[in-house]
Amino acid sequence: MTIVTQLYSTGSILPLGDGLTGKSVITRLLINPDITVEEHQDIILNTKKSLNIELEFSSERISFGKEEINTSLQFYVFPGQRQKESKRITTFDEILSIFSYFPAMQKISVLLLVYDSSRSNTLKSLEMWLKVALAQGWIHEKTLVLLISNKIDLKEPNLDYIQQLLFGIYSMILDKGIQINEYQVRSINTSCVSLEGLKLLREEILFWIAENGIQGIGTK
Ligand SMILES: Nc1nc2c(ncn2[C@@H]2O[C@H](COP(=O)(O)OP(=O)(O)OP(=O)(O)O)[C@@H](O)[C@H]2O)c(=O)[nH]1
Ligand SMILES: [Mg+2]
Repeated sequence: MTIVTQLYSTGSILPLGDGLTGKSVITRLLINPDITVEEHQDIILNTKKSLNIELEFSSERISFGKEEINTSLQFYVFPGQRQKESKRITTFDEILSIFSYFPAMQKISVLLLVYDSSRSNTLKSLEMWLKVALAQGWIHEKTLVLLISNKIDLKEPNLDYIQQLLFGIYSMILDKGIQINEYQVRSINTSCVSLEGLKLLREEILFWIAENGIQGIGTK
């Protein structure tokens, strides 16, 4: 009997940002890279506003150097709402307290800071979202932080401003005593309508987790 060993790497991905910036749609497109035109339309038109955390999982075998790695991605999609809109809706603080019960949430592999490039107020909110992530202790030395300028089909982002913002994010993380490298804070422009940037985003996440996720060896 031949025993084949397999390398595994698992990581959690946390999209954060205001409501309606595209966090749920981006996640659904990332875990379904080979969808038909009809399925794409369905995701764009029928994704509902999130009222609580959404969990999505996917796995993929990728070649990494000379090795094959089974990479599994765990998405924890945070709703953008911060106010109690009705008694039935979970509040921001209640959601935060739920998060602390997930072991995978204690250290995030990839943080997606998502804003809508056609609404500048969603860009301003990112500082608040980053502060939440820092206060929760979700960012560590092996976290990749991706600033996502979404909806570029509606408006192109200002590249100079994005550069300044990346430096601001990097400085805020360093100020907390978390030793990350400058290259761990990057930006990607996406459109869930034209699908621009989605393949690149998916590859960045997969390869980061293959290299920096929680690793193990299994047999089959
Ligand atoms: N034009 C355009 N619309 C988009 C894009 N991405 C998402 N949308 C639309 O924006 C709306 C909000 O997308 P969601 O993914 O539900 O946003 P969200 O950030 O999850 O919002 P909450 O669940 O409220 O936090 C939907 O109607 C999407 O179809 C994009 O790249 N371009
Ligand atoms: Mg959502």
